[in-house]
Order: sequence, then structure tokens, then C-alpha cells
Amino acid sequence: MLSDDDKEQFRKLGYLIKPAMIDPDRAAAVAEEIDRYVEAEPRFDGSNIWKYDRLCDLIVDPQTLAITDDIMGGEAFTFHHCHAARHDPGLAGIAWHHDYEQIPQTNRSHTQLHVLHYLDGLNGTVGDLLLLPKSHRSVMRRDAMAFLGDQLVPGTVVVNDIPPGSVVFAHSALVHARRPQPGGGDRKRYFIDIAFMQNGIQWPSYGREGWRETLDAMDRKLHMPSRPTLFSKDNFFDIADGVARVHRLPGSLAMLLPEQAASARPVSGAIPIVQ
Ligand SMILES: O=C(O)CCC(=O)C(=O)O
Ligand SMILES: [Fe+2]
Repeated sequence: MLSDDDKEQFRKLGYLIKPAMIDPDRAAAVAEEIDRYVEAEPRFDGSNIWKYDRLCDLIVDPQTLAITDDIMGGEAFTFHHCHAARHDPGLAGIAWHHDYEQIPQTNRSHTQLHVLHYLDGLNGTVGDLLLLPKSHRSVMRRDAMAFLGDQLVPGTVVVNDIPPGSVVFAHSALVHARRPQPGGGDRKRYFIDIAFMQNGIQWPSYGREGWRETLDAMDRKLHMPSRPTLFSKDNFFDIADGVARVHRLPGSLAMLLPEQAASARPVSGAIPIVQ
């Protein structure tokens, strides 16, 4: 599915952009579903993602799964979570961070992927995506670069001109930020992120109570005999147990950076940064 150049780009730089990968009718159907729950369930955090048929379709989209196969080097992988949001003008930014789930942060031996959908593209009016190529190879706390806010650091790639239906495949350890923009355009900022973990190690679970039930419901709805572990619970340990076990433990790598007040700590989407 991916060319050798694409695979090489992902390996070296940590991301790959597929412009207009989702066709307009389908993107419109997903956007409609998001509009529906923005009204009905404004605190939606992905826990009941199995209730949303169009979002579920995106998670098991054949092209997405085939590209993910290539990125994972042919190894099997497991779904971790899906968030979806409609970002309106005035949306706050998110400081530089990464979303690689690991407690404590120690290595990058296995791949974790964020599939970022921008259903209406990005055009510089609601908020830009900033990427720091090659940063996925460094081990750091998720908020280690948050002190820089959303300043352009050397090497920053600004993603602010991609057509509707575009998908950004980003290694979860790639440092990235959202730079706010004042609005004024006619596009909305529909944003969906879907995370997949390469099998082979135990990963922290999605940070919501009920993550096991969510995976069970997804498996009942979407089980694929050719991908038996796609919605398995077996590759996860409970993230809260993991944090409790290593927090403040002397010798924990990348856990003992200077303390920040809770109010100064960034959140990454719906997930509070805990590691
Ligand atoms: O809104 C975006 O483009 C990125 C958001 C993000 O990085 C996150 O939710 O973790
Ligand atoms: Fe993020």
C-alpha cells in the first residue's frame, strides 16, 4: 500500500500525510455524526465509540489498516482509542507534546501510531498542526517540550494547507502542537484521532474507566477474523495502576523532571498528560 519512499519517510521523519484520502461523501457522513454528538454528548471521550457507526468505519477502513500494516512492518497491532471533535474558531492551542503511551518513558522499541483525520482539511483559519520531524526517535516525557508553547522551533513542519479528507499518519512519539488561528474561514475543523499499538509488549490502556468494556464492545461489533487481536484487551495493562506504581519512584526514567503546578501542565486532547 505504501511506496518504499513513503515507508522511508515515516521511518525517518515520523509522519506521512495522505491528502484527500477520505472521499467527500464519506467525510460528510462522518462529520454529520460528529455534529450529532457535539449536541447530544458534548463530553464525548471515546468510551462509547462503538455507538458511532461512521467513526467505527474509519477505524477499520481497509486503506487505513493496510497503511498501518506497512508502518508496523507487517506486525499485528491493536486499537487503543478513538477521539473525535469539532473544533470551532477560538479553539485553544496545545503546546508541543507527544502522545506515546509508556510508563515511564524509556524506549521506542515498538511502534505506536496516531491516525489523524482532518475531515474538512486545514487552511490556516481554525488551528494549524505543527510537527517536529525526527523527534519520534527521542525518549522524553510527553510534556518535555511544553515550555516552548507553540513557538516554531527549527525544523518545524507547519500543516495548514491540506484538502478535505486528508489523513496524517504520525508516530505517536512525534512531537507536535496545535497553533491556534483566529477563524474567519468557512471550513470547520473536524478532527479525529485513532491510535494503534504494535503487538509484542504490554501498553498502558486508554485512560478511561471502562476501557475493557469499550474494547469488548468494539470486538463484538467489528471483529475481523483476519485481525483477531485488533480489539484485544491482552496487550494492555491498566494505565492508572502503571502510573501509581512508578510515580515519584527514584530511578524512574523520565518521571522525575522538575514538578510543574497541575494548572501549568498541558492536556493532550482529552487525555491528561501523566507521563
Ligand atoms: O488538533 C490537532 O490538530 C492535534 C491535537 C492533538 O495533538 C491532540 O489532541 O493530542
Ligand atoms: Fe497530540
